[in-house]
Amino acid sequence: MRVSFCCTDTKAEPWLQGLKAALPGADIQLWQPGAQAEPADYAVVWAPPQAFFDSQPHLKGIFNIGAGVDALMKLSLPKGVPVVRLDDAGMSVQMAEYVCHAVIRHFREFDVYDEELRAARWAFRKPRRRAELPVGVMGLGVLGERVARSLLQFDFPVMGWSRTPKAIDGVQGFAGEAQFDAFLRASRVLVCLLPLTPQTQGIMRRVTLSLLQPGGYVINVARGAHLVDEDLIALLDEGHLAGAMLDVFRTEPLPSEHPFWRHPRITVTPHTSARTLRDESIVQIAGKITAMEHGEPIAGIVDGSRGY
Ligand code: OXD
Repeated sequence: MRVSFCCTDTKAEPWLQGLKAALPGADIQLWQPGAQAEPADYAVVWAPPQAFFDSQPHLKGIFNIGAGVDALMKLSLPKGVPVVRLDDAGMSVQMAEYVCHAVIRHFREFDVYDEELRAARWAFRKPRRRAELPVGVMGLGVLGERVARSLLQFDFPVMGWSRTPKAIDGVQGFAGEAQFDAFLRASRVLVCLLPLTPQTQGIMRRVTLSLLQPGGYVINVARGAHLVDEDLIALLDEGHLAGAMLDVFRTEPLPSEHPFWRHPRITVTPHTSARTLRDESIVQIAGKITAMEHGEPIAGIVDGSRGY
């Protein structure tokens, strides 16, 4: 059995070593543009070029070393070959840390304390009421569900919005387009954990963000293209929104001239909210390849018609 590895912006050697150790007997190969590719049974990829799939006509499975498959969905993929995304693999706890940090930082006004600290000022902020910070989580997959459950631990009112209804204890559920506006109106903090599809592209724009309760706060940990950048800035400058913490951008790395870098109420992080953990991912991928070789079912297969 042969596995071909083609991951953009990823140090290949440790992955190749890890896959060799986890799949003894398999031929693990690094795909290189322009070089003659030997036909592989499985592909391990991250943002591969179209040329990769053009050179691999016999694949039985495509493993994406991340949660989001939007980069893959733009390519012409071999028909009928399952695309498998990482199924948590240590990402959901990181996502929960990031989002809870952002919500708590905003709620407890730690940004303000940072400034006071720099001025050596000892001053307390008036405690705020948790009930006044309802958090809406868009996207209730593996990551979104973990985030919603984690926020509940801090007693924030939590709302969830998903394409189809999803019941999570303690989370007020909203589903589909029909309930989207009601979901936004009920939220002051908006967390985006949606897959990027033609339907969710630009979902955070003036008309939708304007529905958030005044003093809204936006946390985007999904994809940059979910957000219309100028609309966010306008709503911050007009005072409808209080701030934003953004981990993902339309262009990454975020260009140095982009206004997000310097906006006083935007916190930028470099697409780091939930990193792919190599060891966990290799164990998961190797386990799934072994299961497929034995004809057993596996979890995490992308539904091509939905795009995630
Ligand atoms: C992912 C990501 O999709 O890191 O896993 O963005």
